[in-house]
Amino acid sequence: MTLPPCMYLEEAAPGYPILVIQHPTATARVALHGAHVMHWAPTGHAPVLYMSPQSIYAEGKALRGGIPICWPWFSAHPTDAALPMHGLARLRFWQLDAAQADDHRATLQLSLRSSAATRAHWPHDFHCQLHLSIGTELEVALTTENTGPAPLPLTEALHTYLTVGDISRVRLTGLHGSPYLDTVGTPAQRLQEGDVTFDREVDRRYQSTSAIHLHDPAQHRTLTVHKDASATTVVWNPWIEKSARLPDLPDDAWQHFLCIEAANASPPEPQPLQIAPGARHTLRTRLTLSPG
Ligand code: TA6
Repeated sequence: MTLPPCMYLEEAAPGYPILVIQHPTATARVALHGAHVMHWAPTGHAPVLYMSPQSIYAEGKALRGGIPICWPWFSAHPTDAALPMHGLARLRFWQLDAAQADDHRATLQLSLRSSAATRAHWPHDFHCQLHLSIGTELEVALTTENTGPAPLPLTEALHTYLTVGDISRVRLTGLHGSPYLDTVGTPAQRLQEGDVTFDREVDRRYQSTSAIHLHDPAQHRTLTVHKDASATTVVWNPWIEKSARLPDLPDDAWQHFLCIEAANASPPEPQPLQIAPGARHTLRTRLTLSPG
């Protein structure tokens, strides 16, 4: 495939290609492994996505940071604990199908199809596509097509790691009044009162379709996470102890990132979507920046 002049391929490790995008409106990096957006920075702005410097670039290992694709299940597999957390899509190489650019943005299309290897973990036939639009905004669209004869049960998340200047000064608006499953300690159903602030580990699955505004005074900006066809918003910060327990994350990383995930993993237990044979479903998230 011929890449547009603003793109080139490099390797993060032998046999581990990364697509580098240097467009006038933004820079980005996308690993073909997991179709994993690792970096996005609109021109003139600090990086928007957090990427751990301790990430492991190896097939079958999920990168820590950027936008992991949690698919076709979110969190633990519903019936087989031996299967990997957050599904199989982020653990294998995707195919790059298209790469274009114009004056306003660069666009990429990647795909993953079912195979004997995927069927060994998940007995369904599928065609998964990821469409990226990279410019002054970042849009990520994950389309699931059920190419098999039976309904396809699906929970999913675009598990976006966002950089923050200082988590203790961050405030989220847009979730007031939303019910959520608090999964820190004994899972409990709660209701969000007012803004979300952070002074401990937070791991919550909100039943919400709204856009979320991340107010980050230390970086003098507000980031908005828009979403479409997403019934759940997952908010996660590991805080001090869990950061120290994750080997691919620096101990102090908890201060400088927050995950806000467009998902379909509605509590109390993730109720899977059922994609009919031949049907398609697209989960979207779009990130936009504004000053202050
Ligand atoms: O999205 C929140 C969450 O489910 C947390 O519970 C935590 O496990 C996080 O995802 C990261 O999961 P990972 O498998 O990428 O370490």
